[in-house]
Amino acid sequence: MELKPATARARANIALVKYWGKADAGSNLPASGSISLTLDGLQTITRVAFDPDLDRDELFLDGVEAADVPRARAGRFMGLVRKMSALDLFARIESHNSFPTAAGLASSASGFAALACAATRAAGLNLPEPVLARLAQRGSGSAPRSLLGGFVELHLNGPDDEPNCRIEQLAPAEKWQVRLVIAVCESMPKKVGSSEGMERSRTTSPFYASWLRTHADDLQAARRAIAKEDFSRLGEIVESSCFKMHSVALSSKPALLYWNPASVAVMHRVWTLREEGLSAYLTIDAGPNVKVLCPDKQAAKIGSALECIEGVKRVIVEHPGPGVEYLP
Ligand code: 2P0
Repeated sequence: MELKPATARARANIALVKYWGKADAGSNLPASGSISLTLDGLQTITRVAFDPDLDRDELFLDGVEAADVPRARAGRFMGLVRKMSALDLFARIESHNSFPTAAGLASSASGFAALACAATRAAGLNLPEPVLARLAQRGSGSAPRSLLGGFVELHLNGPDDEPNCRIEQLAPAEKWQVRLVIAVCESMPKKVGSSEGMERSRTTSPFYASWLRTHADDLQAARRAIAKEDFSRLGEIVESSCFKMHSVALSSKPALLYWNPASVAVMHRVWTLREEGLSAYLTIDAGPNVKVLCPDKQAAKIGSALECIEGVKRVIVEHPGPGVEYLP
């Protein structure tokens, strides 16, 4: 069999209803479902080439050979692809991000979605979406959502009710004229990664059980708001899910505080913008950057207001984007 290199492009997604905590560390399965919005401009392009001359997997991130930890994580993932394809070769992986890696801009979601697609294609596999989703989830719990465009739900139960992940597009990118205004408050990698933070929260936060118990209601409310195009209702759920997740993080031992002073200043400004009549709703992931969901017509005004806050390094205005694509 002739093995051809394969290239895939995936976009970052931002969780509107967050997941925070694994059901099972071994399979990396999330403990709860989640709903996200795939963005257009924050992209990872990954090329995978299997090569009989290699004696281990090689990983290059933006042209630079990756350090041991990300290389080992990619190598474990490639081991799953080798198992599925019965291929006994190592690969050279070249990945390019259009945005800073590991700074709360969902680089592992787009990274593992692109890697799952490029690696399986390069291994000669042509997997259906549900299988690709379960593979991407082994790499990163948010990665399956980046396989699809627009508003995406990650469900935890497969059709057979076995614990497993399944993805569903709730609405395509074109459905709503919304924007995500991102206030970049830091572009350095975070000190405590998501997987480690989630495990700390699961094992030490007194609020973890109620976070999980109330999650299904948030998912259902967000699903309804998207179906009814009820923007302010969706915004309320988005902010509430964000602060619930961060309450769990903050109440972990030792506490996980992902915000910096600029993040807090942005939060206050978003709330005053809302008092002034704008429909701006914020969300924050495991990093200091603040993302503000708003109607497209208000994005420029909100962006200008956030740009002048001390500590905000830059503002990116993103719109909903499509799912994963294979490139020639
Ligand atoms: C999410 N986050 O739903 C939540 C909200 C961050 C905060 O999924 O451990 O890199 O690799 O599954 O996917 C964090 O990102 O974590 C994450 P792992 P991941 O988007």
